[in-house]
Amino acid sequence: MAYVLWSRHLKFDPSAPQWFDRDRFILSAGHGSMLLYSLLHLAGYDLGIEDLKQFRQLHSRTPGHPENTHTPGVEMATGPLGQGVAHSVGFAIAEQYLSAKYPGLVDHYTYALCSDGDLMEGVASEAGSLAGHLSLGKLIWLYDDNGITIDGTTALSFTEDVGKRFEAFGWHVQTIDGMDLSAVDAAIVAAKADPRPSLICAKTVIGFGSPKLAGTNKAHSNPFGADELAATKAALGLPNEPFYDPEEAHLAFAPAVQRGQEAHQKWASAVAGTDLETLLSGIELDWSNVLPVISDKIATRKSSETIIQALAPVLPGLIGGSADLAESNLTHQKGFGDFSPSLPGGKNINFGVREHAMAAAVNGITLHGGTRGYGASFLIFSDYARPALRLSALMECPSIFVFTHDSVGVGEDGPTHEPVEQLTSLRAIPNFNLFRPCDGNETAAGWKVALRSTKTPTLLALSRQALPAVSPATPGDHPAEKGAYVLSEAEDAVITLIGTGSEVQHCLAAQKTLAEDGIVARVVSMPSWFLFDQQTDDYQESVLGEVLTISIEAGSTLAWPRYADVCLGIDRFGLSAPGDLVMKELGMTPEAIVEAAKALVAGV
Ligand SMILES: Cc1ncc(C[n+]2csc(CCOP(=O)(O)OP(=O)(O)O)c2C)c(N)n1
Ligand SMILES: [Mg+2]
Repeated sequence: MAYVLWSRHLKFDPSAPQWFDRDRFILSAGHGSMLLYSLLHLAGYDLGIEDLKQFRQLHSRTPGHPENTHTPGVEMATGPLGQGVAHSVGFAIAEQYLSAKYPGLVDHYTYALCSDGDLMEGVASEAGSLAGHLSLGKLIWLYDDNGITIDGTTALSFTEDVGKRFEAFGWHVQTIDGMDLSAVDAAIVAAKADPRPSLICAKTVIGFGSPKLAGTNKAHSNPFGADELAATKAALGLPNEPFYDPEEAHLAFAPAVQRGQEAHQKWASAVAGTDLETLLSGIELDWSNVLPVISDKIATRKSSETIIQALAPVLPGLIGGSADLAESNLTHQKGFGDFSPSLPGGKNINFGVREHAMAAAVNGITLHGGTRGYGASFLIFSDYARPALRLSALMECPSIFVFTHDSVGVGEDGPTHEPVEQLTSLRAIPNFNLFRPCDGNETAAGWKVALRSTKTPTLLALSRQALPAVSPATPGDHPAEKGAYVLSEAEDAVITLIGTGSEVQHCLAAQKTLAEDGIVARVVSMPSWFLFDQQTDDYQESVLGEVLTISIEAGSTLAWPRYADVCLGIDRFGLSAPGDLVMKELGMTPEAIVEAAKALVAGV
């Protein structure tokens, strides 16, 4: 399948792996990474036989599972099953959107090669359902239907009619003999022609050629051993030579390379001087003019809504939406239409109640380039999206996630809807910028950081409830961009109060009360640990001060000892009641800070 696709269909230029209008190929079954490395090698990418010999070794360009940050020509990291296919939906959305906006300049297919495991995963169904609904006609999944997974045959656990499932999703489905090259070719031709997304169920044999292991789960990962290897090569008519790399195998891809390079050249002259070229060269905004000043006492989700309206007309590549909570997340770009088959240039995507596929699609949109994806839901449901959030960080993919209702302040919906451990658990992901602003102007700073980021995803954790404007009204140049800063300085302070998000206001109130009692406190707002940790030691020390520290955040205290001597937070599930009452009941108040500060200063 891969051979036919790469040699007869795939549009690519190995000398320019990032050429914008290439077809995208995603090896969703990432455990077959050597297949991808072999294709890249044979097709002339900068991946030599020496790289292949370093397979799975330290610092090699051929890691155990494909990683886009390590290997030219690898579009995304795959290995966690289901992710590749789910991300491919985002790539296809981006293509459909851009081809509507820049007709003639964007016109390529998105292919994903997937396995039984990929299609067993729930996220593949979410993604397949979304792709069918959106009629993503240039999305093609080749299903390596070999009837085998690690534990045995699919008879053990996977017996539904996969084709019928995808037909029900609105896909074009074909079933073929995947070992028959002309059948594969014909199926790809038909898939390209059909206006629906296409699934090619290709019956194949795992470990083909191996006399003892073909068609068994042992072929998945058991080492063959020297004898079986020799027997397999003999059966396939290959010499028994390690890393046998004949010239004619490369030549088989030469026509495809030539086609791709010609297409690339044609595209390069067509794109010159167009709006697409401007978009791809990167738009740097005049931030202080674009971002609004927000001085009202409103929810940070509401501030974000205002900011999104300011960004919508100036960022043509910014597309995204919510998992059926747009009314609550306030992520709609008003007047820019809903993305659909009849309006492929619409900037708002209705992801439906599919948080996991949404996050994956947002990454795909962002990785595609030309587009920047954002997705939204309640913070509590970040758990439903987490595998894709983690991948965004690992892939250095600067997706934007707008997760609102960021605390027990949610209130009446109760503990099932009240995030407690999510802030801490998301901060634990390396290269992941969790940003929890305290007011509208910090929210604008968060959006700016998110949009300027090139290698780090950003999650904006926004409040449901109104928060007073307390931070500097300096859009475009806000101290929150450093992750943490002194919001209220005090000479001869004996204590630093650190807050995030909705708790910053309580730090300011507590500071006043403490001053009346002769205890001088300073207040630090810390919307992002990630950004703060990147500042110089001097800056960090200047913010934290050489005094006692108390932190307050409506969430788990587990990690806060990193910054604070005393950590106020919520280490239990929440409660169903009006949000302000729940906050009070669980100790998120100025009074609690005052009490803790007095005890700390008194050395109790
Ligand atoms: C989310 C996830 N769960 C489990 C695994 C471990 N794993 C790797 S491959 C595989 C299944 C292999 O079967 P299949 O997907 O059909 O691939 P094949 O062996 O046929 O190539 C599993 C369970 C994984 N990579 N990702
Ligand atoms: Mg299989």
